[in-house]
Amino acid sequence: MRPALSDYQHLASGKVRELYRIDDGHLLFVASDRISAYDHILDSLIPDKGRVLTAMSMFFFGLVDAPNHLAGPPDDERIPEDVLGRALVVKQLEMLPVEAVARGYLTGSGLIDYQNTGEVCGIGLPSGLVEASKFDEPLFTPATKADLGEHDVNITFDDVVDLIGAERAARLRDLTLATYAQGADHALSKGIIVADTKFEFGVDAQGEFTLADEVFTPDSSRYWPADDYVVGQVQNSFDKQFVRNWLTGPDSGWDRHGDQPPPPLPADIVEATRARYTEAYERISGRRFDDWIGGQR
Ligand code: Q0N
Repeated sequence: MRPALSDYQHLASGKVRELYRIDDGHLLFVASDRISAYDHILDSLIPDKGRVLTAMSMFFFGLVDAPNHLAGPPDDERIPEDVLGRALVVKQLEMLPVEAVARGYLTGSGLIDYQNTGEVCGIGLPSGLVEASKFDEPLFTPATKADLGEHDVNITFDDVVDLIGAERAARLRDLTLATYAQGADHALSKGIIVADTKFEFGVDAQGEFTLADEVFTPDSSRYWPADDYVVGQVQNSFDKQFVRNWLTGPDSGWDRHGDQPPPPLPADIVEATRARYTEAYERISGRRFDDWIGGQR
Protein backbone atom coordinates (compact mmCIF):
# COMPACT_ATOMS: atom_id res chain seq x y z
CA MET A 1 0.00 0.00 0.00
CA ARG A 2 1.60 3.25 -1.11
CA PRO A 3 1.53 6.22 1.27
CA ALA A 4 -0.56 9.31 0.56
CA LEU A 5 1.23 12.56 -0.28
CA SER A 6 -0.43 14.05 2.83
CA ASP A 7 1.58 11.56 4.93
CA TYR A 8 4.67 13.64 4.16
CA GLN A 9 5.52 17.07 5.53
CA HIS A 10 5.72 19.72 2.81
CA LEU A 11 9.14 21.40 2.99
CA ALA A 12 9.50 23.74 0.02
CA SER A 13 7.79 25.02 -3.12
CA GLY A 14 9.46 26.15 -6.31
CA LYS A 15 7.57 27.69 -9.20
CA VAL A 16 6.68 24.26 -10.54
CA ARG A 17 8.30 21.74 -8.16
CA GLU A 18 7.71 20.65 -4.56
CA LEU A 19 9.76 18.99 -1.88
CA TYR A 20 8.42 16.77 0.95
CA ARG A 21 10.07 15.03 3.91
CA ILE A 22 9.84 11.22 3.80
CA ASP A 23 12.01 10.43 6.81
CA ASP A 24 15.31 11.35 8.41
CA GLY A 25 17.61 11.53 5.38
CA HIS A 26 15.08 11.16 2.55
CA LEU A 27 12.98 13.64 0.61
CA LEU A 28 10.29 13.32 -2.07
CA PHE A 29 11.03 15.56 -5.06
CA VAL A 30 7.83 16.21 -7.07
CA ALA A 31 7.57 17.80 -10.53
CA SER A 32 4.17 19.31 -11.37
CA ASP A 33 2.45 19.87 -14.72
CA ARG A 34 2.61 23.64 -14.14
CA ILE A 35 4.38 25.82 -16.69
CA SER A 36 5.81 29.32 -16.46
CA ALA A 37 6.21 31.90 -19.20
CA TYR A 38 7.36 35.54 -19.04
CA ASP A 39 7.84 35.16 -15.27
CA HIS A 40 4.25 34.07 -14.67
CA ILE A 41 2.97 30.67 -13.64
CA LEU A 42 0.14 30.01 -16.07
CA ASP A 43 -3.31 28.84 -15.01
CA SER A 44 -3.15 26.09 -17.65
CA LEU A 45 -1.40 22.80 -16.89
CA ILE A 46 0.56 20.87 -19.52
CA PRO A 47 -0.56 17.23 -19.11
CA ASP A 48 2.43 14.86 -18.66
CA LYS A 49 4.94 17.70 -18.24
CA GLY A 50 5.90 16.59 -14.73
CA ARG A 51 6.39 13.00 -15.87
CA VAL A 52 8.37 14.01 -18.98
CA LEU A 53 10.72 16.23 -16.99
CA THR A 54 11.17 13.51 -14.37
CA ALA A 55 12.00 10.97 -17.11
CA MET A 56 14.48 13.43 -18.68
CA SER A 57 16.15 14.17 -15.38
CA MET A 58 16.49 10.42 -14.70
CA PHE A 59 18.03 9.93 -18.16
CA PHE A 60 20.63 12.65 -17.59
CA PHE A 61 21.43 11.52 -14.03
CA GLY A 62 22.34 8.22 -15.68
CA LEU A 63 24.34 9.86 -18.47
CA VAL A 64 26.65 12.11 -16.49
CA ASP A 65 29.50 11.03 -14.20
CA ALA A 66 28.69 13.30 -11.25
CA PRO A 67 27.12 11.60 -8.20
CA ASN A 68 23.41 12.43 -7.81
CA HIS A 69 20.83 12.56 -5.04
CA LEU A 70 18.68 9.63 -6.22
CA ALA A 71 17.83 7.30 -3.35
CA GLY A 72 15.41 4.91 -5.02
CA PRO A 73 13.90 3.82 -8.36
CA PRO A 74 11.11 5.82 -10.07
CA ASP A 75 8.55 3.18 -8.95
CA ASP A 76 9.76 3.22 -5.32
CA GLU A 77 7.02 2.09 -2.88
CA ARG A 78 7.50 5.35 -0.93
CA ILE A 79 6.09 7.35 -3.89
CA PRO A 80 2.35 8.09 -3.58
CA GLU A 81 0.12 6.82 -6.42
CA ASP A 82 -1.07 10.28 -7.49
CA VAL A 83 2.49 11.53 -8.18
CA LEU A 84 3.86 8.26 -9.59
CA GLY A 85 6.08 8.99 -12.58
CA ARG A 86 6.67 12.59 -11.59
CA ALA A 87 8.30 12.13 -8.20
CA LEU A 88 11.63 10.75 -7.05
CA VAL A 89 12.98 9.66 -3.66
CA VAL A 90 16.18 11.61 -3.02
CA LYS A 91 18.90 11.81 -0.39
CA GLN A 92 18.73 14.79 1.90
CA LEU A 93 21.85 16.86 1.31
CA GLU A 94 23.47 19.93 2.77
CA MET A 95 22.78 22.30 -0.13
CA LEU A 96 25.41 24.76 -1.32
CA PRO A 97 24.10 28.37 -1.36
CA VAL A 98 25.09 28.83 -5.02
CA GLU A 99 23.26 28.21 -8.28
CA ALA A 100 25.83 26.44 -10.46
CA VAL A 101 25.20 27.74 -13.97
CA ALA A 102 27.12 26.77 -17.09
CA ARG A 103 26.68 28.71 -20.33
CA GLY A 104 27.77 27.63 -23.79
CA TYR A 105 26.06 30.57 -25.52
CA LEU A 106 25.48 34.25 -24.71
CA THR A 107 21.82 35.01 -23.93
CA GLY A 108 19.47 36.06 -21.15
CA SER A 109 21.08 37.69 -18.11
CA GLY A 110 24.52 36.84 -19.52
CA LEU A 111 23.86 38.98 -22.59
CA ILE A 112 22.49 41.84 -20.46
CA ASP A 113 25.57 41.80 -18.21
CA TYR A 114 27.91 41.59 -21.23
CA GLN A 115 26.22 44.57 -22.91
CA ASN A 116 26.55 46.61 -19.70
CA THR A 117 30.10 45.64 -18.62
CA GLY A 118 31.81 43.46 -21.25
CA GLU A 119 31.87 40.73 -18.59
CA VAL A 120 29.65 37.91 -17.34
CA CYS A 121 30.17 37.03 -13.66
CA GLY A 122 33.49 38.86 -13.73
CA ILE A 123 34.74 36.95 -16.77
CA GLY A 124 36.00 39.38 -19.42
CA LEU A 125 34.85 38.49 -22.91
CA PRO A 126 35.96 39.58 -26.39
CA SER A 127 34.17 42.53 -27.95
CA GLY A 128 31.66 41.96 -30.75
CA LEU A 129 29.65 39.15 -29.20
CA VAL A 130 25.91 39.21 -29.94
CA GLU A 131 22.70 37.42 -28.91
CA ALA A 132 23.28 33.64 -29.06
CA SER A 133 27.03 33.86 -29.76
CA LYS A 134 28.71 30.54 -28.94
CA PHE A 135 31.57 30.81 -26.46
CA ASP A 136 34.91 29.23 -27.39
CA GLU A 137 34.71 27.43 -24.04
CA PRO A 138 31.60 27.21 -21.79
CA LEU A 139 31.59 29.58 -18.82
CA PHE A 140 30.89 28.91 -15.15
CA THR A 141 28.48 31.75 -14.30
CA PRO A 142 27.33 31.26 -10.69
CA ALA A 143 24.33 33.02 -9.17
CA THR A 144 22.73 33.32 -5.79
CA LYS A 145 19.24 32.01 -5.34
CA ALA A 146 16.69 34.78 -5.05
CA ASP A 147 13.39 34.59 -3.15
CA LEU A 148 10.40 33.08 -4.97
CA GLY A 149 9.34 35.47 -7.72
CA GLU A 150 12.72 37.24 -7.82
CA HIS A 151 15.45 36.65 -10.37
CA ASP A 152 18.71 34.96 -9.36
CA VAL A 153 21.62 37.40 -9.09
CA ASN A 154 24.81 36.67 -11.03
CA ILE A 155 27.96 36.65 -8.87
CA THR A 156 31.68 36.31 -9.52
CA PHE A 157 33.87 33.30 -8.83
CA ASP A 158 35.48 35.31 -6.01
CA ASP A 159 32.01 35.70 -4.48
CA VAL A 160 31.65 31.90 -4.58
CA VAL A 161 35.01 31.59 -2.80
CA ASP A 162 33.69 33.93 -0.10
CA LEU A 163 30.50 31.83 0.24
CA ILE A 164 31.93 28.28 0.33
CA GLY A 165 35.73 28.56 0.39
CA ALA A 166 38.37 28.26 -2.34
CA GLU A 167 38.58 24.47 -2.47
CA ARG A 168 34.82 23.90 -2.73
CA ALA A 169 34.47 26.77 -5.23
CA ALA A 170 37.03 25.23 -7.58
CA ARG A 171 35.39 21.80 -7.24
CA LEU A 172 31.95 23.31 -7.94
CA ARG A 173 33.22 25.10 -11.08
CA ASP A 174 35.03 22.05 -12.43
CA LEU A 175 32.12 19.67 -11.76
CA THR A 176 29.62 22.13 -13.27
CA LEU A 177 31.61 22.55 -16.48
CA ALA A 178 32.39 18.82 -16.84
CA THR A 179 28.72 17.89 -16.27
CA TYR A 180 27.44 20.57 -18.67
CA ALA A 181 29.84 19.28 -21.35
CA GLN A 182 28.54 15.72 -20.94
CA GLY A 183 24.84 16.64 -21.13
CA ALA A 184 25.11 19.33 -23.79
CA ASP A 185 27.30 17.21 -26.09
CA HIS A 186 24.75 14.40 -25.88
CA ALA A 187 21.76 16.68 -26.54
CA LEU A 188 23.54 18.31 -29.51
CA SER A 189 24.13 14.87 -31.04
CA LYS A 190 20.31 14.55 -30.99
CA GLY A 191 19.69 17.98 -32.53
CA ILE A 192 19.06 20.03 -29.39
CA ILE A 193 21.34 22.83 -28.21
CA VAL A 194 21.45 23.18 -24.43
CA ALA A 195 22.48 26.83 -24.44
CA ASP A 196 22.89 26.97 -20.68
CA THR A 197 21.88 25.02 -17.60
CA LYS A 198 21.51 25.47 -13.87
CA PHE A 199 22.56 22.82 -11.38
CA GLU A 200 22.01 22.69 -7.64
CA PHE A 201 24.70 20.81 -5.76
CA GLY A 202 24.68 19.53 -2.22
CA VAL A 203 27.15 17.70 -0.04
CA ASP A 204 26.19 14.22 1.21
CA ALA A 205 26.96 12.65 4.60
CA GLN A 206 30.33 11.45 3.25
CA GLY A 207 31.27 14.95 2.07
CA GLU A 208 30.73 14.09 -1.63
CA PHE A 209 29.57 16.81 -4.02
CA THR A 210 26.21 15.57 -5.25
CA LEU A 211 23.86 16.78 -8.01
CA ALA A 212 20.42 17.61 -6.60
CA ASP A 213 17.17 19.05 -7.97
CA GLU A 214 16.39 18.18 -11.62
CA VAL A 215 19.09 18.15 -14.30
CA PHE A 216 19.05 19.11 -17.98
CA THR A 217 15.31 19.61 -18.09
CA PRO A 218 13.97 22.38 -20.32
CA ASP A 219 12.95 24.16 -17.08
CA SER A 220 16.52 24.20 -15.74
CA SER A 221 18.11 24.76 -19.16
CA ARG A 222 17.55 26.62 -22.41
CA TYR A 223 16.72 24.12 -25.14
CA TRP A 224 17.12 25.40 -28.72
CA PRO A 225 16.39 23.44 -31.90
CA ALA A 226 19.88 23.00 -33.43
CA ASP A 227 18.53 23.06 -37.00
CA ASP A 228 17.23 26.62 -36.57
CA TYR A 229 20.26 28.08 -34.77
CA VAL A 230 21.20 31.52 -36.18
CA VAL A 231 23.70 33.72 -34.35
CA GLY A 232 22.63 37.33 -33.73
CA GLN A 233 18.94 36.74 -33.04
CA VAL A 234 16.78 35.45 -30.23
CA GLN A 235 16.43 31.68 -30.70
CA ASN A 236 13.20 29.75 -30.60
CA SER A 237 12.61 27.77 -27.42
CA PHE A 238 12.31 24.04 -28.15
CA ASP A 239 9.58 23.63 -25.53
CA LYS A 240 7.83 26.96 -24.89
CA GLN A 241 7.73 28.65 -28.30
CA PHE A 242 4.05 27.89 -29.01
CA VAL A 243 3.13 29.29 -25.59
CA ARG A 244 5.19 32.45 -26.06
CA ASN A 245 3.93 33.06 -29.60
CA TRP A 246 0.31 32.68 -28.53
CA LEU A 247 0.67 34.81 -25.38
CA THR A 248 2.36 37.66 -27.28
CA GLY A 249 0.26 37.26 -30.45
CA PRO A 250 -3.01 38.98 -31.38
CA ASP A 251 -5.36 36.28 -30.08
CA SER A 252 -4.45 36.27 -26.37
CA GLY A 253 -5.41 39.89 -25.65
CA TRP A 254 -2.61 39.94 -23.08
CA ASP A 255 0.04 42.63 -22.51
CA ARG A 256 3.13 41.01 -21.06
CA HIS A 257 4.33 44.38 -19.78
CA GLY A 258 1.01 45.15 -18.13
CA ASP A 259 -0.19 44.11 -14.67
CA GLN A 260 -2.71 41.40 -15.60
CA PRO A 261 -1.96 37.69 -15.25
CA PRO A 262 -1.76 35.76 -18.54
CA PRO A 263 -5.01 34.16 -19.80
CA PRO A 264 -5.48 30.37 -19.97
CA LEU A 265 -4.00 28.69 -23.06
CA PRO A 266 -6.21 27.29 -25.84
CA ALA A 267 -6.38 23.48 -25.99
CA ASP A 268 -4.37 23.28 -29.22
CA ILE A 269 -1.49 25.27 -27.71
CA VAL A 270 -1.55 23.00 -24.64
CA GLU A 271 -1.48 19.91 -26.88
CA ALA A 272 1.31 21.22 -29.13
CA THR A 273 3.39 22.06 -26.05
CA ARG A 274 2.79 18.65 -24.52
CA ALA A 275 3.97 17.09 -27.79
CA ARG A 276 7.15 19.23 -27.77
CA TYR A 277 8.11 18.02 -24.28
CA THR A 278 7.50 14.43 -25.28
CA GLU A 279 9.49 14.89 -28.50
CA ALA A 280 12.45 16.35 -26.62
CA TYR A 281 12.46 13.39 -24.21
CA GLU A 282 12.18 10.78 -26.96
CA ARG A 283 14.87 12.40 -29.13
CA ILE A 284 17.32 12.84 -26.28
CA SER A 285 16.80 9.52 -24.52
CA GLY A 286 16.04 7.30 -27.52
CA ARG A 287 13.24 5.86 -25.37
CA ARG A 288 9.46 6.00 -25.90
CA PHE A 289 7.62 8.19 -23.41
CA ASP A 290 4.78 5.62 -23.32
CA ASP A 291 7.26 3.26 -21.65
CA TRP A 292 7.84 5.67 -18.76
CA ILE A 293 6.13 4.85 -15.49
CA GLY A 294 2.47 5.84 -15.44
CA GLY A 295 2.14 5.62 -19.23
CA GLN A 296 0.00 2.47 -19.16
CA ARG A 297 -2.40 3.58 -16.40
C1 Q0N B 1 16.64 21.18 -1.77
N1 Q0N B 1 16.00 22.91 -3.02
C2 Q0N B 1 15.81 23.91 -4.04
C3 Q0N B 1 12.01 21.24 -5.19
C4 Q0N B 1 13.27 21.96 -5.59
N2 Q0N B 1 18.35 16.50 -2.12
C5 Q0N B 1 18.10 17.68 -1.45
N3 Q0N B 1 18.49 17.76 -0.16
C6 Q0N B 1 18.27 18.88 0.54
N4 Q0N B 1 17.66 19.94 0.00
C7 Q0N B 1 17.25 19.95 -1.28
C8 Q0N B 1 17.45 18.79 -2.06
C9 Q0N B 1 17.00 18.68 -3.44
N5 Q0N B 1 16.65 18.63 -4.51
C10 Q0N B 1 16.65 21.73 -3.03
N6 Q0N B 1 15.57 23.14 -1.79
C11 Q0N B 1 15.96 22.12 -1.01
C12 Q0N B 1 14.84 23.61 -5.14
N7 Q0N B 1 13.58 23.03 -4.70
C13 Q0N B 1 12.50 23.95 -4.52
C14 Q0N B 1 11.22 23.23 -4.14
O1 Q0N B 1 10.94 22.14 -4.98
